[in-house]
Amino acid sequence: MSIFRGIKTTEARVGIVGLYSSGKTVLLTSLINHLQDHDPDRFRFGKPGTHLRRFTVEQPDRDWTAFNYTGHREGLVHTGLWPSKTTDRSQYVCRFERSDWRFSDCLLKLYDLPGERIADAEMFGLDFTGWSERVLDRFTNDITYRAHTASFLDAIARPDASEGELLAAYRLALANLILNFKPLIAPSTFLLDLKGQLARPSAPDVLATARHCGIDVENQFCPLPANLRRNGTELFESFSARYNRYVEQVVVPTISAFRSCTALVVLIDIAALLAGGVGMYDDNREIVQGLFDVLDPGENTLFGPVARALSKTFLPHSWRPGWITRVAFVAPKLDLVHPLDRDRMVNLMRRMVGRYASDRNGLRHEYFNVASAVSTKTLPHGPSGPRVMSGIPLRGADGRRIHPGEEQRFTTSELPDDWPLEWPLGRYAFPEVYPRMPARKDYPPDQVNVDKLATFVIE
Ligand SMILES: Nc1nc2c(ncn2[C@@H]2O[C@H](COP(=O)(O)OP(=O)(O)OP(=O)(O)O)[C@@H](O)[C@H]2O)c(=O)[nH]1
Ligand SMILES: [Mg+2]
Repeated sequence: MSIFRGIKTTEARVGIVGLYSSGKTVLLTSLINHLQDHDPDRFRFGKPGTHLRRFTVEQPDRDWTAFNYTGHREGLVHTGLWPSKTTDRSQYVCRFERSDWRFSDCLLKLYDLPGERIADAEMFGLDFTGWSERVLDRFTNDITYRAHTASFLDAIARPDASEGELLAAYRLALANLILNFKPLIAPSTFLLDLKGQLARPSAPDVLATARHCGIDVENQFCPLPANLRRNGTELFESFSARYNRYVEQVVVPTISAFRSCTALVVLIDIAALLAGGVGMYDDNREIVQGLFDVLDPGENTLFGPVARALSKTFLPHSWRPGWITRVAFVAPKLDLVHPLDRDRMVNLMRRMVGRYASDRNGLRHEYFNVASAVSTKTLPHGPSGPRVMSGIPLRGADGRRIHPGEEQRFTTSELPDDWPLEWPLGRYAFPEVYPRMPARKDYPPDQVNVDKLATFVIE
């Protein structure tokens, strides 16, 4: 190792995953802002007193588009709006020196993706038959799924159903699932196609005709039961080929990059899961479990712990296997939850997903509750109860978006100590607010625990 700073570079690759709207893009925007304009008093990064210097932005890797940091930051300030929904995967690359690393600078690569895509992750490494079985197993054995996909299950039970009928029935099933707050929608292009077009809220039959399930309209597929998966039949062969193309084009590029990250940030939007009902919780848990199977954090079979340690030193740089050694479970939007309940966010997250990480050898994991851009204030006990907050409401009483107006008071739900056995949609409510963002470009937003999270994942 050289004693001259900058000669050695330590690369940290951090992938952010989480359902749509869980706060990935806002988290990255806030993190980049704080690294770029680092103030050790407002962002306690690394060992106490650490400061950053010589921050530079670099080009993303080949095949990746650049994360639009400047656009998101400017948008937050000048239009006062949260970043728009992510429609494509992107990467942000930067380099900086940190005073607690004496012999090395840091090359940091951050990865963002549209939340919809993580429902496709389970396709990685599965062929069409394996994927069909996985999906049909869920549709037939889970009561909620069975109810929402009944007409599709009927269609695949008919030996003479045409390709068009099967696809139409599958799309109707996906539409029903979306409208019942089930986020496990695959292929995810049904929700967000490769041109970035989003499914707009409408009746199930309208959605089913407006959308497609595949790379494009010509290349749609749906899961098939064993009796329809006969080699040589046109239905099976064409669905298999379309599925393979989908996996190659949509799933593999993203998942392989995330697999070779050094750290993974898994966002679990506790408030949204409570507000969305038990079905959303179940799906989010299944998605995290599926992601762990596919991303394979911790020690994997290819390189055991000893081989991994040796390969770090002895293999040429480009040969060193990448793998996830750290997972941060993050409950975002802490500022939407009253301070009385903020520790409960962490407990709920631990109970929901902790076992996936603790089951894996050689994986460090920690839990954080964070606010990327604090946008509410806490007020003293009011007549309506202790959980009074204020902020600029994002939605009206009917749930529709409204223009930003005056700051208003509102109350938030109390968080339970543990997940209830069942809870309906809407039992819990955590009103969304417009962002509060300093206009000064070099003054990053107020954050909570984004610094602790960064210290853990950038190692
Ligand atoms: N109050 C508050 N709201 C937040 C915060 N972070 C995110 N949000 C809210 O969550 C919404 C979604 O955040 P995004 O970062 O766009 O979510 P995402 O995970 O990137 O979503 P996709 O791009 O759809 O996958 C925002 O529009 C805000 O309403 C935060 O720190 N505080
Ligand atoms: Mg996003």
